[in-house]
Amino acid sequence: MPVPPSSAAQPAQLWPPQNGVTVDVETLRGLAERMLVTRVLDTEAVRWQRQGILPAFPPAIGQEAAQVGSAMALDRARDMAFITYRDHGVVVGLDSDLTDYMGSHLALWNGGFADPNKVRHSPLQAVVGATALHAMGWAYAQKLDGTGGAAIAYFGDGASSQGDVHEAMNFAAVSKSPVVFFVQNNGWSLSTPLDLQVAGGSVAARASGYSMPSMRIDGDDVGEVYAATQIALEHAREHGPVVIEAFTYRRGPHATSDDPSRYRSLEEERALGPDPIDVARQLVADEAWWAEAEQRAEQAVDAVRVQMQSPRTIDGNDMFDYVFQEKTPQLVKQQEQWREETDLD
Ligand SMILES: Cc1ncc(C[n+]2csc(CCOP(=O)(O)OP(=O)(O)O)c2C)c(N)n1
Ligand SMILES: [Mg+2]
Repeated sequence: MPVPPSSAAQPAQLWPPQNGVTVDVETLRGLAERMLVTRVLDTEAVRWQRQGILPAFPPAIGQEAAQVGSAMALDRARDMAFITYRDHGVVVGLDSDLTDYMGSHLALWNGGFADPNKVRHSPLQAVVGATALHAMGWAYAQKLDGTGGAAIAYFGDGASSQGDVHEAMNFAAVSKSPVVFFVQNNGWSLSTPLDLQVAGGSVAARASGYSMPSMRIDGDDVGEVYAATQIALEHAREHGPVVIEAFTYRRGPHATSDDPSRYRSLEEERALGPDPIDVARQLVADEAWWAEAEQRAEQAVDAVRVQMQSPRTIDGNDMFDYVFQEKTPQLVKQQEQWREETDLD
């Protein structure tokens, strides 16, 4: 059999844009304001964990630009974000109610109070890599239904070596589904550094294997992230999937249970460029506005602390009622048992 010519299409070059990136001042302020809320939420949530309010928390410190910038590029009328445990900047960027969202981190059985169809993000996903599959499936449905909506799948450098991610990328490319695979390359997968996790050191490089365009961007520059994600989303709606690799750094521990000093040094952290919050502060270039925005962020997060602790419930029968169209005998039995053992209903 003679070797046929390769049918692999040359992916489009989407980045950097020919005319450069310009983001107007109002948009920059909106982005910076939400980055500040995310930073304050992170700092406070670690304290809430120490005070026993939250069982655990995975801070996103250092990843605010990547998360807020990409989330604010979404069209909330039709797009949907699929988030992991470390993506509260996306939640803030979508103006989703933070008290509802933090219900997920309280480890309540119902996984929080947000309605994904309203807030335009999924519940947080702790199965590493699974967001890619969920986003791809949702995006494929948009294509079939002709809604024009696009999905954005958030995942990390570590997740990019999971089979789920590759299956999602392949099917998305074959079906030309409108999905942006947004990788936050923060240098670490828990205690495993990038070079032991990602062969070749680049997640974006994998896109060409699926004939997908990829963009390697500065994930700590919120203007760049915002502009790049807009370009990627527009491409995805018209032509199919795109990979964005946003280079950033996890400036905190993996989670409140982790001690990063056991596997990396502070010197390494300081060598990795400016804090994205400082980058945004320079872009906004208005110290008086910045001071007020900081105060607003403190107040917003304090309100979350108070509201989060006032008891709320969802009917516990939901746990059983929405699993199958018709309940199995085992499920009926479990529900009866649950009713006898709890006073939740
Ligand atoms: C399928 C699966 N395998 C392993 C884990 C345990 N785990 C949780 S977070 C994590 C590291 C993920 O690293 P990365 O994808 O880079 O995301 P980051 O935590 O840096 O945001 C691992 C291995 C998991 N939750 N799910
Ligand atoms: Mg990582």
